[in-house]
Amino acid sequence: MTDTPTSTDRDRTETDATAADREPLFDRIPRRDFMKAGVAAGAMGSFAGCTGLLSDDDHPSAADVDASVAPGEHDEYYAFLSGGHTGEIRVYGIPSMRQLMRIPVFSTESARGYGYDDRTSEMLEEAGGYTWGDTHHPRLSQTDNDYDGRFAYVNDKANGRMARIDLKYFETDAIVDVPNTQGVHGACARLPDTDLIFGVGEFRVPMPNDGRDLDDPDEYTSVLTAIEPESFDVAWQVLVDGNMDNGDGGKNGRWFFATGYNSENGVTESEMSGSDTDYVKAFDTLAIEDAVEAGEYEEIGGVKVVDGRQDSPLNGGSDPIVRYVDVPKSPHGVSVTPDGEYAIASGKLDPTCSVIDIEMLGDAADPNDAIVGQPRVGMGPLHTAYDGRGHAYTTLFIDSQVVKWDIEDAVEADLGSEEPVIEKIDVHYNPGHLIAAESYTADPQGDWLVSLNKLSKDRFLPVGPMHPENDQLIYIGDDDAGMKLVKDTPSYAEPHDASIVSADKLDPATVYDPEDYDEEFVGPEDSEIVREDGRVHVKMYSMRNEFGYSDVTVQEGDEVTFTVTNIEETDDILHSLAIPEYDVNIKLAPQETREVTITADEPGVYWMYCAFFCSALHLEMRSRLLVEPAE
Ligand code: RUQ
Ligand code: CUA
Repeated sequence: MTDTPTSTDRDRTETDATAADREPLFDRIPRRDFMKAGVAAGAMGSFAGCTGLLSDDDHPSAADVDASVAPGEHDEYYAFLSGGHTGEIRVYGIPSMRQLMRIPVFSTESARGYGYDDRTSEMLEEAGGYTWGDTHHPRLSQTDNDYDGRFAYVNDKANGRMARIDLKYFETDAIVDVPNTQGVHGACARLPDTDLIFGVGEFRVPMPNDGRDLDDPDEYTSVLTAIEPESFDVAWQVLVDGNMDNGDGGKNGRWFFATGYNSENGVTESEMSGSDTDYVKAFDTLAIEDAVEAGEYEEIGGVKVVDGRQDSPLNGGSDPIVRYVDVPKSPHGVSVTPDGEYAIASGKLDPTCSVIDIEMLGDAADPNDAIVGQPRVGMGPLHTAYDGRGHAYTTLFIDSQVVKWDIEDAVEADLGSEEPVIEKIDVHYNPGHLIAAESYTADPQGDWLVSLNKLSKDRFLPVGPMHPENDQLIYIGDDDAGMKLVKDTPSYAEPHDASIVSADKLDPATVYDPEDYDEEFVGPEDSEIVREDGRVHVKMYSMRNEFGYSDVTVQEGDEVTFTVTNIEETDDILHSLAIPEYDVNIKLAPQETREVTITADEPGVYWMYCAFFCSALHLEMRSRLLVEPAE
């Protein structure tokens, strides 16, 4: 390894900084700003006074921007927000910030009957049987680096899972319980065409985690997992040193980037935050696939696991499968610029963002040479989004601000310079993620940005000690006028990230196509009750205002499966089948069929009813389940 600067297409001038400048960076940043662990812990829990270049008064008022969506009119964008430890995805309209729908993913949800019918409860059971999840990073499928409207993907940080949501029906249709990992955090796809889905393993554990190396943290590892988008099976995993955190894919089918903290491999907070730098890990996914192809893996937990740790032979030569880039300090978010040129990592415990030149990374002998910019943006930088006009927007958790800065200026400026900063706007308060419209594509829209703020403090009517969070809509479409705060939106805990897509790129169905599911469609002429050896199969339809059978008689102890179709063809006429005391509620949208199986273990009369207010005779839409006592 040498420190010899490498050449790239870009004409590098003397002001361009390379890894040789890295040491002085830390000197240029006043020590009081360079977060030490103890200070960081305290400061992260409060919100400091805001010291933006512009005060709130300098920003044009919200009245200058039209974010209104009149009654009956549609929004221009869908936003898919994660729901954190509610385990769901939420769909908002932008710019109205109206919540349009919730999509349960890892937790059951009774209004949709998610986790109550046989299909979804089996899916959740096969995915580990956990009752909750922690969604953070919803990403949408792309073709040629643009949203194709097919799928969304999201992680479960809690139980190490990944899920796929079918955007035809806005429903979770696949979940994989990822082996060999706890806590899948970052989630994204290999672009341009979403041919692999990545889940970034956060917590380090022994490999395999079967009771070995319990108290030997040096032996713990975390893994990056690649998932096939169609089968949703795990394709391969890569072991790495240190924790990982967030991730993003390059635009050209080769690179994947993950931030990380705890390069120290510690287990306590002070052990984890002692070092002044941690890594951005750059995975050469093509080299990894070559290694898998060549059999250079170990099979662990049924998965092909490639060793990407620093001392791995696969990292020894001139084409390492994982490049470890030194970035200050516990970097959190990483995102690739729309043009695919840079991966930008936010320092979290350091006031800078690091701009990594992706092409240079492939050529440089020392991956640190690929850090071509390191603007000093403010305190607690977490995540960065883009407007497609060369600007980056970074949340400053500690400063409670969003900072706008110029990417090429950051490459031109000295490392640690504040010069690339264009403006800052106060947000309320302590922003985590932020997202701009289509920021994850090659062609962001550059008009709306949403800052997902962790605390709302005094912004809303008090509702008890648990406050709502505050998602703030900011207009970024006018570079001369500057950023404008337009709207506060209270949100339930806890959105971590979002993807915003132009509404015309999605084409959701308004009724079901029976071809799209396996359950048998039951029309009036298909209704029947089949009894065989203590099993009863009830096939019935539902429509305004009746079920196919006004009563169903079974014996105590029978296993009863209901296959129920909503035969309505009219948009928006929903029914359900709710059975009191049997914990059943299945939602039935038009042309939808669902199945639910119960054991009729309590004799008695049970009113089966429709739980959606479907017509004036909705309350009368019911049927009886008569469970006869056993002899
Ligand atoms: S991480 S903002 Cu998944 Cu930043 Cu929460
Ligand atoms: Cu059907 Cu109410």
